[in-house]
Amino acid sequence: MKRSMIVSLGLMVTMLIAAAVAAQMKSKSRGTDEWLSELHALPEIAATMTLAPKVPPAIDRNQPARVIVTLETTETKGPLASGVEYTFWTFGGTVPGPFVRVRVSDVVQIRLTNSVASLNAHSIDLHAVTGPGGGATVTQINPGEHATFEWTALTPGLYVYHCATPHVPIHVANGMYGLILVEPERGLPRADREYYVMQGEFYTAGRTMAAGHQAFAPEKARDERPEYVVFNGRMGALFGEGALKANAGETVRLFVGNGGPNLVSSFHVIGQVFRTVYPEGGIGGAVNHNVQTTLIPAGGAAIVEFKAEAPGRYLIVDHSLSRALDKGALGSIEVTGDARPDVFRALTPVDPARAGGH
Ligand SMILES: [Cu+2]
Repeated sequence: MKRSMIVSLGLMVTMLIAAAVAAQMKSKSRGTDEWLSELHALPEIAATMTLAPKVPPAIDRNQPARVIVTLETTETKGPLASGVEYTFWTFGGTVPGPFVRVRVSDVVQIRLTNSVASLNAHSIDLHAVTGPGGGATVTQINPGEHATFEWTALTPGLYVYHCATPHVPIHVANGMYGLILVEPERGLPRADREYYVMQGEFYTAGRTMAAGHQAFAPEKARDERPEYVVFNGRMGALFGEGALKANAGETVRLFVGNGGPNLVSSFHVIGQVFRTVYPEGGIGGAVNHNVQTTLIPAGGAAIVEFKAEAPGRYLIVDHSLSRALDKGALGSIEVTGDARPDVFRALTPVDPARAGGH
């Protein structure tokens, strides 16, 4: 081999090694500061948040952003059922709290304020957070204080957030929970309708429907014997004006959460079959098809989809049916459109007064 070839080969090898070493050094020198400055370069946007049963529109960004989520914790009197009042502890003044929709890889900045009118400390633990306490370790704030932290949405899915201030079951039982959706990179498949439904139970001193303002009953909470099990914060929230709506033929997606704090929901829509279920709210793993009832753990969620084929009223229940019929875990979806005798037809006359739900 000629000497000049050996020299040039040697040079090439030296250059390759030098490049490899330089690359390694560069990657080693990529410290926290550099990562943080990259994160800070993200475009900043305010989160679009909605109150139940509304869901924010699908995200149309292809790139991550810094999403600012501003929430205030409050303690507010409101209706729990007809003639029944309760002092709810809330995120944003409602039960459940606002629906937050972000995208995987987003940096989410939580700005939490505890209303000056509160009597208790509050905090937030988002199950979507990978970090100590889901944020609760850095957000324990007294009335009038605020706390801010950021986290990167590493995993797509539908997640519960809730207050995690001692005694935690009381804060959750008083209504401090909501849902956050972390969309996958390419989003979810299109659906015609999306709704936000969240179950939770209430432990009142008086029996179910006892009139007037009801105090929290710690012994009933400890024994897991709620007087109310409801969707969206009060008995009847999803009836009448509040009924969910769809047209026959549309695909309906429900983002369903269970704030608990104690009961597991056997979530079912009477007269529908879930064509798709994202069990436990996970996105990116297996989905289930053609499901009648899906279990939603306390502090868990599920995404369910069905096709509203035939018109009519479809009842939403926790199929632990005493909760639905005696304690309030009952809502409705009104489907309008042309009759679909190919899908469903009565062959004898129907007395509307007897048209029950099951
Ligand atoms: Cu709280």
